[in-house]
Amino acid sequence: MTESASLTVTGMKCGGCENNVTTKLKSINGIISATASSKDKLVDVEFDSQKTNLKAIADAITDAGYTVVDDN
Ligand SMILES: [Cu+2]
Repeated sequence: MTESASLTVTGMKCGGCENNVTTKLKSINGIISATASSKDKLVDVEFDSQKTNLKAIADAITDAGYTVVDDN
């Protein structure tokens, strides 16, 4: 089933950072779409919750060198 989420992510400074994040996320099996905005400090994802989860998504963003702010 498709879920969507919006994560607050700090550390993105430019379009290159946005690309780093979205490229990393799109390499995860189950990610349907990923968009990142350095200006808004937001990463929006749609994913198949049978294949991946928010923890894996947050870990991938962290691995790419950015910080996921836990604001839930
Ligand atoms: Cu950058």
